[in-house]
Amino acid sequence: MATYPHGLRCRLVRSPEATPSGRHVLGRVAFLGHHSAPAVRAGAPEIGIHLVGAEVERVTEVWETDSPVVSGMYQDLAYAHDGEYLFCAGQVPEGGSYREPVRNAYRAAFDLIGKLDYPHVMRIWHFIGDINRANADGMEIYRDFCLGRAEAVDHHLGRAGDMPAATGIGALGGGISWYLLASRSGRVRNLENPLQVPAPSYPHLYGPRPPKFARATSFSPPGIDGAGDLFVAGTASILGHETVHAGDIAKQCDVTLGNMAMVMSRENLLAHGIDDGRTLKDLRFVKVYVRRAEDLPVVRAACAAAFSDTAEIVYFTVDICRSDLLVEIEGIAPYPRS
Ligand code: 3EB
Repeated sequence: MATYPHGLRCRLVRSPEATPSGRHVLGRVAFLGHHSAPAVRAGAPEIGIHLVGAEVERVTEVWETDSPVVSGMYQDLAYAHDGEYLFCAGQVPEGGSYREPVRNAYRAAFDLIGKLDYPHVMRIWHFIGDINRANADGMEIYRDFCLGRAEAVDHHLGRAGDMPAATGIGALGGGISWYLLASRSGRVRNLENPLQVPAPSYPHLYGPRPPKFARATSFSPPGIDGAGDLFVAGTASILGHETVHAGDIAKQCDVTLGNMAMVMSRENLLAHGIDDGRTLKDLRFVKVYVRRAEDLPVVRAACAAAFSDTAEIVYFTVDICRSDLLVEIEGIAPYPRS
């Protein structure tokens, strides 16, 4: 378990009720065999995301903090905040078109962030049902989602507004489940990867509006120099803007891990004005998304070789935003380095 002197901590637990930590829960994300709507339970926001089959062991991601939290519902979002950090979670129900409901959900979140004063968004996750299927108008649901997100970001931040590290991945149930972390103080810096075209600059080939996210986000709490916590976005076998090694899981793993190593590297952090550097061995809380269950052994072997023995690694079998991508990986390199 990583310790965070500034208060925010993540745990991945098999049974959240059985392991009280004595700290304050900012949010719970349960990866389940079904969806469950965002709600406040026992004083903390909780969302259930359909990401595992009934036969697979469930896991809950718990975000904790040192200070007491205030929790509540705002529109359909469940949230909690402690004066320094905000967690919020939402769910867009299954429907024929996602552009407008995604725009509205993002607007509600931007409103909440403004009202409660947590202007620095550090990380955001989206789990998208039927991600590669067509919506009622024949547009791929991932592209439909990207359209609504881009419009909301334009509205709130302007065309050039940048978003933090994200994950946009398939879910087993329908609709879109999502959650974010934001802070009141400290410094958030969004990082790109020199091996990849920034997602917001992808060509129209991939949809009418590009995905709005950074390849990684550095969160330095007040008084901490360097990268602080480094959140690495969902990363795949993409070089430039193109998928490479379609159909070859081993090579897709290599390119994905190479992309992650590059974005965290000293060379890349220095290029972003951050005097620090990390490696794959610094990652904790790794989530690995694998399209085909039969590829799991190859992916597990690649991850076991690349990551630390003490990293917590969770595997999910879900679809990925481009139909030629077979694997996507994310992680967090927390401060301090272990
Ligand atoms: C990619 O690099 C792979 O739409 O929020 C990774 C992380 C991906 C986040 C998102 C999509 C998203 O384009 C897909």
